Amino acid sequence: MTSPADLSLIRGESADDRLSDEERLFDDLIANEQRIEPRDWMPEAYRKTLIRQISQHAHSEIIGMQPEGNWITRAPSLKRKAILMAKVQDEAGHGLYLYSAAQTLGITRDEMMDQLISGRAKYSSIFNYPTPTWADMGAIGWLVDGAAIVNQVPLCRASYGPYGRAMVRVCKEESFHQRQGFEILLSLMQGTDEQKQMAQDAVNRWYWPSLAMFGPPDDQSPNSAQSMKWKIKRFTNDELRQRFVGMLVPQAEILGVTLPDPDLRLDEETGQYVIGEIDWDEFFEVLRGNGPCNAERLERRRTAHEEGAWVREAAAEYARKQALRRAQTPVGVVA
Ligand code: BYC
Repeated sequence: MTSPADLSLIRGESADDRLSDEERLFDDLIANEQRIEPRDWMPEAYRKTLIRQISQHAHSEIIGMQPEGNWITRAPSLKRKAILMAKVQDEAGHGLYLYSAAQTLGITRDEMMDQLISGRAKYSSIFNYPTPTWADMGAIGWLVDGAAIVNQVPLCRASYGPYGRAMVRVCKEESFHQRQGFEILLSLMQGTDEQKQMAQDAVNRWYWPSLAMFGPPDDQSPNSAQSMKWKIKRFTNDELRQRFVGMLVPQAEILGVTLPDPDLRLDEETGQYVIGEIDWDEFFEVLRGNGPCNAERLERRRTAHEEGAWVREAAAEYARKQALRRAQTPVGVVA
C-alpha cells in the first residue's frame, strides 16, 4: 500500500510542501528568532519538552529553598539573616513564575506538585547535598547561583515567550545572589585561619556538584540536540560548563580559595580550561534518588504540602465566594 508520504513524493512535492500551514508558521517563527506564545500552534513534542524543563526548573527553585533555609535561624548577624531570608524568598518567587509559565502549556499546578512529591519529577541534583556550615551559604551563592546564571542567561532568549520572559527577572535576582555568596566567602577568607579553612572546605564540597549541574556530557545528553534546534537551549551542557569554569578561575584568585581540581589547566592553544574527570556515577546516583539528602528534601516538601492544605482550601473557598458575589451583583452595581 502507498503511504500519504509516498504519494506526495510521486506527486513531486517537497518536504516543505507536505508541512501544514501551522507547522510552517512554527518553523518560520523559530528560524526568525520570534517567540512562540501560548496561543500559537506548537508540535506536541515541543510542548512536552518545555513542560519537562520548566517544571523541573520550578521544582529546583522550590526544593532549593531548603539547604539555605536551614541557616536562616543561625545566620551570624541580623544583616546576614535579612539578606538570606530575602534570597530564599526570591527562590520561592522564581518557582512561582516558572510554575505559571509551565501552566500556559496546559499542565496544572496540582499535577506538577503531585509529580514532585510522589518522586516522579526530577529537580536539580545540586540540592541533594547538605549544608553543615555557614560557609556553605557562601559556596552556594558563589558556585550554585553562579552556575545558575551561566545556564540561565541564554534561557532569556528561549523561543517560548513565557519562559524567556520569566528568566529575565530570575537572572537579575540570581546576580544579586551570586554576589552575596561571593561576599560571604570574601569575608571568611579575610578572617581567622579557622574561617579560611571553613570557606575552603565548603568550596571543596560544592565545586564538583556545581559543575555537574549543567547536566551530563554532550555525548550523553539525549535532549540537547532537539532543544537546540527549537532554540530552547542555546548552548550545550559542556559549552556552558566550560564557560562557568572560565568565569570561576579569576574569581577564585581574588577570593584566595583553591579550586579542588589538580588537573585544571588553561590550554594555551584553544584558550579553554581543561578540567579533571567529573564523577558521573555520583551524578546519576543522585538522579536516581540516592544522593545524601534526596529523601530528606522530598519528605520536607511533602510535609510542607500537607501542612499547607488548609491555606489552599481557604483560598479556594474565598475565590468561590467572590465569584458567587460577582454573579449575584446586578450589572452596573459595584460589589
Ligand atoms: N539535575 O538531555 P539532558 C537554581 C536530567 S535552580 C537533575 O542534558 P536537558 C537555584 C535531565 O532533566 C537550577 N537532573 O537534559 C535555585 C534529563 O532527564 P529527563 C535548576 C538533570 O533538559 C535555588 C537527563 O538528565 N536549573 O539555579 O537538555 C537556589 C538528561 O539530560 C540535571 C534549571 O533547571 C541536573 N543537574 O538539559 C540557588 C535550568 N542535568 O528530563 C539556585 C533549566 C540533567 O529527560 N534547565 N538532568 O528525565 C536546563 O537548562 C536543562 O534542563 C539542563 C538539562 C541543562 C538542566
